[in-house]
Amino acid sequence: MKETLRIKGMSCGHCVKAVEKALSEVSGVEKVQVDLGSGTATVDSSGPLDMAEVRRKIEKAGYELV
Ligand SMILES: [Cu+2]
Repeated sequence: MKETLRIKGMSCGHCVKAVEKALSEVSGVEKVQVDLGSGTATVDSSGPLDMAEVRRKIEKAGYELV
């Protein structure tokens, strides 16, 4: 499954790395691609994402799921 998430608060390459790491830890996630310019992350996963978990990981990393 492929899903595009909007993430608020990313401003540089470090943010991209942090968000990539956070999302890669979510259950079922196989691939993460973050686009800083548009503030989005595209996530490939083996099944439906647990959005509560996604939100938790993103917020723990210091960003916000829009
Ligand atoms: Cu940054």
